[in-house]
Amino acid sequence: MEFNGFQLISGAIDAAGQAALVEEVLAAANAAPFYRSLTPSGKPMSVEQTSLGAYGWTTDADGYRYEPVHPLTRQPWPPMPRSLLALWAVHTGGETPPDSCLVNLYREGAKMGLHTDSDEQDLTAPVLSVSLGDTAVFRLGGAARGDSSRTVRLTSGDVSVLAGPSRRFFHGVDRILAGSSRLVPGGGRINLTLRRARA
Ligand code: MD3
Ligand code: FE
Repeated sequence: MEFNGFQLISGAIDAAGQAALVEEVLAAANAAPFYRSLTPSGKPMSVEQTSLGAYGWTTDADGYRYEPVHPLTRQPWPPMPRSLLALWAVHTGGETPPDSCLVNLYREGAKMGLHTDSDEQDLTAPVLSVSLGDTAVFRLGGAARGDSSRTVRLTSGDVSVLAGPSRRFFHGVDRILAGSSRLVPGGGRINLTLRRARA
């Protein structure tokens, strides 16, 4: 489906490719462990996160931002996997490669409130997301918070590309359908969000 530059490629990654990505990301998470960020108002996010690539998105009392090191280990993030650079090249049609991959881990009950992605220097650069594991009920709104919204189910192996107007649209994850997949050890969903943090 396509909507204002939002493109959902259902089943873009086959079962073997999904398993390989989960394995690669979980191996990287040994060096850069998942953690729960605090929102600027001090509430822990329900989603656990880590990052790959030159920059990782994080938040605490100092606000939302990209950082070159993991906040707990103080080490650089693990490298961006080649497989993800290849996916980006295929689905964005040769845009400048991403310098950040945010890894969101949704265990049972985790969700993400309606927000825009606006911490990147160039908000015209596309965003690419990969869904792995349990199905997400994803919400896509419009440019203003009060605009009407629609829900889209994101299932394991789906790739979404956010370009054009949709790049600035409000979006969130209402809920995860727990137990809908057996891909992620321990259950849940992993979402990979590839972005260009620095112009
Ligand atoms: C629509 N993650 O990390 S990915 C995020 O499923 C985030 O974990 C969600 O929103 C998740 O910021 C959604 C799909 C996605 C990513 C970026 C977007 C949708 C987007 C940017 C603009 C509009
Ligand atoms: Fe987002």
